[in-house]
Amino acid sequence: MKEKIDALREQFSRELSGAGTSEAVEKLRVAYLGKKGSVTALLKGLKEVGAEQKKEMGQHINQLKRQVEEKLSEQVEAIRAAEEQRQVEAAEQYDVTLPTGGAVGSYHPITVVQRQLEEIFASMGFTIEDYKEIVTDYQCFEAVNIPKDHPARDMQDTYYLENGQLLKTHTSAAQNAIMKKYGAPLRAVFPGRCFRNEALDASHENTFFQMEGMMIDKNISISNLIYFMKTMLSEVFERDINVRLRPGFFPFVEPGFELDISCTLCGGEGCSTCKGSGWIELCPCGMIHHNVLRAGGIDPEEYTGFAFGLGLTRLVMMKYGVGDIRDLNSGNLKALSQFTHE
Ligand code: FA5
Repeated sequence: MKEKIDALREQFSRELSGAGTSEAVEKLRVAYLGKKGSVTALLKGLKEVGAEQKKEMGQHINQLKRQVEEKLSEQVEAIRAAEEQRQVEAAEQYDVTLPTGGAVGSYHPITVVQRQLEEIFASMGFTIEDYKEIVTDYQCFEAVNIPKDHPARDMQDTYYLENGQLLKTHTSAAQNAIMKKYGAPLRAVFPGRCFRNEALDASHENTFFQMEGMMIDKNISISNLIYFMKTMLSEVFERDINVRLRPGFFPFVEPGFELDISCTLCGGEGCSTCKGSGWIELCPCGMIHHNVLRAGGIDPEEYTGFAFGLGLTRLVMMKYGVGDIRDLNSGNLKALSQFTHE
């Protein structure tokens, strides 16, 4: 019987070296260790062996069984490692400079509209400013006339860092720094990402873009504000858009307005995006409050100015007919690429 065991060990070694795939290794496992396998057959044959040899042969067969099991799992592991190596090498050979075979990237619709707005405002003498996303309580609230216990803070809950700084809730957080940087007169627009702890729906995201604008000079009035808003909207939409101006309260402007546009998704009939009203709140605005000018180092007796906070993400929805704001943050290329070809 000992010869049989040794012969089987050799046969197994030969067959194992030829088993290059996990399927082949599995076949071997069944052929040797399965119910009808060769090693199992040897164990069953033990009952024919005389009592004096039984113990010794039993040990030999069990040793063979262990060897077969170990070698099989080593082989499986070696095949897996070789496959991994092959994949790594294939990835390293991937050449990012090769043509993509037709798939061309494009700008995000928000970037496209932001650039379009920047061009429009630059042509009217505005500078384009960049500002931080993490700001202090002073920049976001106090400097724009929203003291610590003011109820207007309830409308703009946000995400706070342990050091007391916060993710800015509106681009108005940059007003103070820009006034201090340029003084008066000034014309500036400053796009930026804003964050709010919001209940999400078709027109509310927790992360969205606004574009703020300020114009400060001698004798600036509400008619200047209305002129710039109208010019901006007709250039962006390239057609006439129904607009309504109604009183709105913001602590940093006096008087303040809500500028709404007729919902372009339903033509003003009412839908889930405009919550049935037919109007979309797009661009609150107003004449900059004396306290805000003063905090920015500008004398309100000498200068006046207007400010607006355009909902850039909402403008993109209206321009491209996007019914749900969440599509714009989804990263779904199929959804996004249909809006832009630039
Ligand atoms: C403000 O944020 C003011 N800072 C705007 C302002 C600036 C007023 C200067 C006066 C002078 P409001 O919270 O309404 O206001 O937001 C402005 C616009 O941002 C809204 O009209 C809307 O278009 C957009 N917006 C606000 N919250 C969200 C949100 N959660 N998701 C998407 N867009 C939003």
